[in-house]
Amino acid sequence: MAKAEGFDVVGITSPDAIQTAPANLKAFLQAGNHGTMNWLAETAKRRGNPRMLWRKVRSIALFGLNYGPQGDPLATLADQQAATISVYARNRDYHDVIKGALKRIGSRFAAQAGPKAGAGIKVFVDTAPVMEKPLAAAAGLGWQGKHTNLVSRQLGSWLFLGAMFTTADLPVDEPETDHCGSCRACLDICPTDAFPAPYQIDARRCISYLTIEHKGPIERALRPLMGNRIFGCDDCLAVCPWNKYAQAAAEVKLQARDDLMAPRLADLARLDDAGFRKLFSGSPIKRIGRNRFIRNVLIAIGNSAEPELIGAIRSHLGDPDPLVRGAAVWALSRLAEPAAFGRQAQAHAGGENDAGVAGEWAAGLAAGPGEAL
Ligand code: B12
Ligand code: SF4
Ligand code: SF4
Repeated sequence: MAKAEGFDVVGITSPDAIQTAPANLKAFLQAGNHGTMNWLAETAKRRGNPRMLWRKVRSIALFGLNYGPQGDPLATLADQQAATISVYARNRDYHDVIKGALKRIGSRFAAQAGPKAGAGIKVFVDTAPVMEKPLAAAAGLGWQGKHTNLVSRQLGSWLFLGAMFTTADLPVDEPETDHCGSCRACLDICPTDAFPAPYQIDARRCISYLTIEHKGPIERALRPLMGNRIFGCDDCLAVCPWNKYAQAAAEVKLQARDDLMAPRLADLARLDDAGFRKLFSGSPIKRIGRNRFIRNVLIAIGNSAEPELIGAIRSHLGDPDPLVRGAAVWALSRLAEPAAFGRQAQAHAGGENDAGVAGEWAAGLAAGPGEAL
């Protein structure tokens, strides 16, 4: 049933299988590693214990869908005029793809089990308070690697997860064991040093968090480390040696759109709200909205070392949103000659009424060319 709906792997576990997860989640939250993702803290009790989310649950089926890239997912990192969009966001929103498939499986399962068996079901993908990775490891789909994501011996790192809770008693699968060994490739490649220890992440430093979840200005010290990654990051996933078993996604909706493989930064910087919505209709990128997206593009432009991209920055110096204006000032400070930056500061900084943006002008004036952090 799961294969017919496009899933690559499925396993069953018990709601009591993730005994250490609540304490680990608590340690993660106490360290502040969730940043501004308050929803993780607010739902911690239910998240750590599936029975608190649904009292009647007796078994949990975990589903994995392969979204493997066709070529090297990190190839565009060296292209300074282009943006890198993480593999998962190069086409349709996986939430929609998986949720639809899970609902169809759930209805068929409930119908087959019959009302007498009392097989109630609920399906979850990503956004519900469910710890999908520990549950998937318990169901034998893979193990949580040192980068904290689930790695599969059959498919490597490129696996979306979804869960079906049911009131039916199902035979459980064996959990998968850890196959990281002495490898630490994912820890060493992380551009922002986001792993305080193996198997632990500080989301506040993760480029995926910074570009997707974080709503305000990005910490100045982290901006230069982001390179041209404008939505998500795949570095720690891509270097995993278990990807030698990875296959390209079979699901057409998850295969990269040509225009999102290496979009030009100058083109992206030109997008107004309508253009943004049109380009990213049906894409997970649409969720962050035009202004946060332009913030990310401007940071990538600031990291490009390409003075010819200055033209793509200028119009944003007067953007109504301080988030965009501040990022534009920073990008300009990285690319413009000091005299040219000084002229722009004279034209704009005096009339600036946002303290954060005024601070960006001041920091740009204080730093030498290309030194702005
Ligand atoms: C919040 C979140 C994020 C946050 C935080 C990431 C994280 N590792 O938690 C951010 C925005 C950074 C993020 C990024 C990404 N995400 Co995300 N994310 C989630 C989400 C919604 C919740 C994860 C969660 O519960 N985190 C809380 C921590 C505590 O849980 P944990 O990671 O399982 O932690 C375990 C261990 O690390 C350890 N641990 C953690 N902290 C500590 C502290 C101590 C002291 C100890 C001892 C242990 C310990 O114990 C925990 C339990 O086993 C899930 C969907 C879901 N509902 O599960 C998707 C999910 C994990 N994300 C996913 C993806 C694809 C990504 C990205 C690859 C996207 C991208 N390309 O940019 C990156 C990968 C970054 C990375 N290395 O993790 C997929 C992963 C699929 C897979 N194969 O594992 C998921 C499952 C979504 C899905 N349905 O497919 N994500
Ligand atoms: S996704 Fe990127 S920034 Fe985040 S932990 Fe992995 S390598 Fe580091
Ligand atoms: S890169 Fe190495 S350490 Fe990281 S998850 Fe893969 S096998 Fe484990």
